[in-house]
Amino acid sequence: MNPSPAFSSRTMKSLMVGLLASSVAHAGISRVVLELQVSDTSGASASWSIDVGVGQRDAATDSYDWILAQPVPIEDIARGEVVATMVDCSLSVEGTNIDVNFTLQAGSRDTTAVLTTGLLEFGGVEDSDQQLGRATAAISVTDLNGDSALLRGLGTPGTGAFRARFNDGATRFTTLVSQVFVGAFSTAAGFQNDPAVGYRPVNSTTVLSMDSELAFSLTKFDLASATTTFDFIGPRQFQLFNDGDMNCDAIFGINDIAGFVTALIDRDSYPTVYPDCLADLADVDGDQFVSVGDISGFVTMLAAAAQ
Ligand SMILES: [Ca+2]
Ligand SMILES: [Ca+2]
Ligand SMILES: [Ca+2]
Repeated sequence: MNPSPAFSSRTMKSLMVGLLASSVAHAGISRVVLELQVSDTSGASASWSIDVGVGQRDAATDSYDWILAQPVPIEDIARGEVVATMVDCSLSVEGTNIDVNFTLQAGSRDTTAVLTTGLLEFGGVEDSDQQLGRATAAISVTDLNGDSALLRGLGTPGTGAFRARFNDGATRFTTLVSQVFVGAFSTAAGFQNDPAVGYRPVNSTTVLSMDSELAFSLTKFDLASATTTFDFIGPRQFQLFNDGDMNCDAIFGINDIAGFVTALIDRDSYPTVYPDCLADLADVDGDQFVSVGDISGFVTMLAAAAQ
């Protein structure tokens, strides 16, 4: 994994001079892959987000995973108040499938939480009658303070706490699990699928993007846990991340050389310079390491892109 000390970005750039960029169509994920906003009945509020660069990409399956290493207090800094605690959380994206799981504990007041995934953007899928979707949500609630517990979807009564969405949140594919109630020191779960079995047509116009959102109120001190999937399939296949696209602008070419070099010789600084992209995209030979062994493949790709 360690780069050769003789290798420098200047050497690399001189190798690449004169090669031209070309366009590669693909899907993409937005820089912020998870965002949580919480507030409570006293008016305290806080937010928390995860950038794409901290997760892991598996080149073989074009999938992306991030998992929370340890519980995180979501704190209103100005008030010095922990509004909620994210106990565990994970995000997995494979193709056009988004899985989000989390466990959140409310603070000392009734709490409202909105957890949104990043957008998977497709650049326009128009034949929507051929697009199929599926969503599932299992949401459990545990009373920890002996006075019962209630989780309820935000918005119009009956709206599910889990929302599977298209087009920057503007179109809902479905909402699932509107309410879960449980008595003292107990746990209960709500579970819903849409459709009951298999997939159903999306019935939307042009599909530009998908995401999922969990938006709910939760009684103080209590615990909510969710396992969710939103899956969208159609005649087109999408590439989420592209080998060698080191600045994640969906174009492969000479503008990716600097990022490739940074990933290779100064990996620790890569997320700072390219917060919306992944150093692992420099693993163009797919051996799970970014190393000097990737240089020849990267150069070959640049030459091909310049044709
Ligand atoms: Ca309670
Ligand atoms: Ca690029
Ligand atoms: Ca490699």
